[in-house]
Amino acid sequence: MTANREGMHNNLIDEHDSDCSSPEVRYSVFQNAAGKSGKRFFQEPFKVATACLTAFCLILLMILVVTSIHSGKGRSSDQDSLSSASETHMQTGCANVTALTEELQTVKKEKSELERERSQLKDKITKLEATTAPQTTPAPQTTPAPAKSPCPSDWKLFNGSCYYISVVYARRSWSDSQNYCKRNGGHLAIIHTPEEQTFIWDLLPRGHWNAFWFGISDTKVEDDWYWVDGTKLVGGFWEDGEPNNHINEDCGYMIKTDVLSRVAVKSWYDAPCERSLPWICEKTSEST
Ligand SMILES: *[C@@H]1O[C@H](CO)[C@@H](O)[C@H](O)[C@H]1NC(C)=O
Ligand SMILES: *[C@@H]1O[C@H](CO)[C@@H](O)[C@H](O)[C@H]1NC(C)=O
Ligand SMILES: [Ca+2]
Repeated sequence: MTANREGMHNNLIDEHDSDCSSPEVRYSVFQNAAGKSGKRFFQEPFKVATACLTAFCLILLMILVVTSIHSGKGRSSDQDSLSSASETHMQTGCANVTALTEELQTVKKEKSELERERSQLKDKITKLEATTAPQTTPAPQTTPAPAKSPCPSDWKLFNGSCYYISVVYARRSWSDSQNYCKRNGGHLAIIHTPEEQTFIWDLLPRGHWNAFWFGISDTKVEDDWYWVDGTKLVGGFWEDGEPNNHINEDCGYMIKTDVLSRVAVKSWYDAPCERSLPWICEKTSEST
């Protein structure tokens, strides 16, 4: 008996439900009520839905009334609880309609706000595109860092080597001069070609007897000249009659005097290694 009634109940609900939600009904109702405005086109279905749900609530209420009349004849605790349950269902259903309607209003508001934001953003994009369009040329290349100098500031570059000429009044023994050059990453100058000799000599200041140590000596065996890198001297740019080992002279120096007729390739002399003189250092240049 209970099952039967419930079936009927469901049929009723289904029938009305399908009536309300069937697209044909919805659209025809909407079209009659909507008029010509495009905006209303989207609002009308919600109104129709609200109307449908309200109608559904009223039908539920009627069923409830009918049910309570029926149960008046043979009231049981079972039927009591059933009717109160359906009452609750109906109430929540109606409450939901109100809640949904409110929610709908909120969503509509949000939608219009978002649409406004969207159009504002579109405007911004258009403006930005207008301002950036002329800048089609690529960003100027970052200027390369100035090439690192191959020599320290006091050193002069020639053919992959850096040369340092001490000031004239700086005085050291030959070995102390070599130590100075070593501490600065080099050695006393080793000179293989006339070009190299001339380049160095051109750097020297003229003077009465401006003498500068460079990297040659015959300390071990007399008149057996070696460079500071251990290689044996071949040729050289000695002054005529030099080296003469006049007073046990085992270290080489070059001069640049006031006499303009003197030349770079005839400027070498020998002198005692303990004599204090200016000096010439050489070291490999930084690769560029
Ligand atoms: C409708 O009400 C029921 C019962 O209170 C609830 O569980 C459900 O979430 C509600 N639905 C909506 C959309 O509010
Ligand atoms: C330049 O250096 C190279 C390698 O050390 C050497 O062979 C050449 O003779 C040098 N040239 C001059 C002009 O000194
Ligand atoms: Ca000597």
